[in-house]
Amino acid sequence: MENDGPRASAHSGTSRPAITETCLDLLGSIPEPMARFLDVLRGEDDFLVVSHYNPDGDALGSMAAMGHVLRALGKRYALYNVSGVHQAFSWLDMSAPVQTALPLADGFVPRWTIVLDSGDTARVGAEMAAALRPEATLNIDHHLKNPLYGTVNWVDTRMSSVGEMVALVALALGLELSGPLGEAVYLAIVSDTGSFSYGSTSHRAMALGAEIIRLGLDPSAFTDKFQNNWSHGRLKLFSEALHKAVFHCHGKVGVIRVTREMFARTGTTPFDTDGMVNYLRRVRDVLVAVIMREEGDGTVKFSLRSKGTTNVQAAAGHLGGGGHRNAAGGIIPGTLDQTERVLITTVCTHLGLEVPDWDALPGAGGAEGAGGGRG
Ligand SMILES: [Mn+2]
Repeated sequence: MENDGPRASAHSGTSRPAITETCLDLLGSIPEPMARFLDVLRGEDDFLVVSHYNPDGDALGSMAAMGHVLRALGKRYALYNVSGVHQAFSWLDMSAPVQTALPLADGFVPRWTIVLDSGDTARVGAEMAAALRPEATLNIDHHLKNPLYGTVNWVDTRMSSVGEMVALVALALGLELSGPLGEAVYLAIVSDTGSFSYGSTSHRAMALGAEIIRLGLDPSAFTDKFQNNWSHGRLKLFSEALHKAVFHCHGKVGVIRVTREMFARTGTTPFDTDGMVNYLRRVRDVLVAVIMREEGDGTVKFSLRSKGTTNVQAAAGHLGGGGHRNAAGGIIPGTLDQTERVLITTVCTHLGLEVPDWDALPGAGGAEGAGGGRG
């Protein structure tokens, strides 16, 4: 590794074969909704790019990438996310300010709205959802059960991330995945594949990552920005929540709970629970890892993560949520104590596991949200 110059030059006398063809080959032929999306991008103007509230790396990365593509095409455009950009992503070059309210700044009136990574219109927030006109909405997504709310609906659940879809658009338009565009795509793919570790990690997702690195992205510097930036409060939140994890069904179902009080005491926000549940999944024998988060409005947000062929999608769906085989979630009204019973009972029932005897557990019938006797 010290000196690979001669070997490298042996392959790079002229330009190497462009991975553009490889990635588009991996797509097969360009699907009809992608072709229609490309037609609108080429022929029209005045775009608004929107992604789901509480945006993760795919929502922000795909939005940034879309912005860079529109900029490269010389289009007028604006970006909107009702939650704005969390400080942890302040390093990301979005290509334009991310607006959080309507009407848009400078009197900009979009003709087309590109909605990214949003499995239904509620995901963009009430104000934007009410403003969406189906005939002018371009729906680009990879979630199951997307209700196809646009005039173009390019929805493909085999895509690792919406960032991957925007990357294919960029390649089809002759753009290179370098600089801020490449970094935005890389963020989206890394986020939604768990750094190339989940089942969504496809040959094409890795090929795109390889292309972005070939064009100059430094993975180590990227990881320092993206992941190695925790606050002390976040570390305390993780340690407390994981310390108090409980296990049901002979260790097959693990549960962590995060309360409003824990956020307040550690100076953290719901954003800081991102990725927490994956640590529980790492425990041997755990088939399903559950995180429950007190939302402060009388509801509990839950996320389920499973290993291998254990499918948590149906259990989440039964509770009004959704997702994929190994990652699903939703929102249930009630306190943490009330919803834990409903949630774990539903999960165990769907997986054919023994339902816990709630009345025999320590802390049964405890005060709402107190969590007493659980640790
Ligand atoms: Mn996504």
